[in-house]
Amino acid sequence: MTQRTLVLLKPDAVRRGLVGQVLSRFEAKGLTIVALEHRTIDGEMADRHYAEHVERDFYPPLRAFATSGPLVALVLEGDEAIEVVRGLNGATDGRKAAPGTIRGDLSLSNRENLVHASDSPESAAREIALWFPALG
Ligand code: FUP
Repeated sequence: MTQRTLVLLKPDAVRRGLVGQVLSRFEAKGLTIVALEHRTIDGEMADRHYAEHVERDFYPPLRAFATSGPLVALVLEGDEAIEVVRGLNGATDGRKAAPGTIRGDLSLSNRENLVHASDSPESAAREIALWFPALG
């Protein structure tokens, strides 16, 4: 089934000059970019995006990281896009993510792990509406 998913190329991806490389992987897989924006978010937007994590111990440094510089937000579309993109991204912790995945090949961190992708159809709907209201 064709799905849409919300993806972030986090501030580490922009700082490290990996935006093109990561986007290329999604495009090479056959996914379609249906929206894309370069943007710097404030703490309030980080709290909305990470609503399920705001009470966690790891959230304050995550919030600081998410707001530390520009990121690239996009919506990808394709067959089973939500699960497919999660697979391309790899496990959350870049040190444990499998080689061949974006995090496994390019990240050595549990926080600065380059990418975010929606984890369910419900999250995708919520996150797409949050980041791209015109698509929501
Ligand atoms: P994921 O869905 O793979 O992005 O991972 P989670 O939703 O579990 O976590 C969201 C973000 O919180 C991760 F991308 C990185 C950050 N995080 C930490 O900084 N420390 C942790 O222990 C777990 C997650």
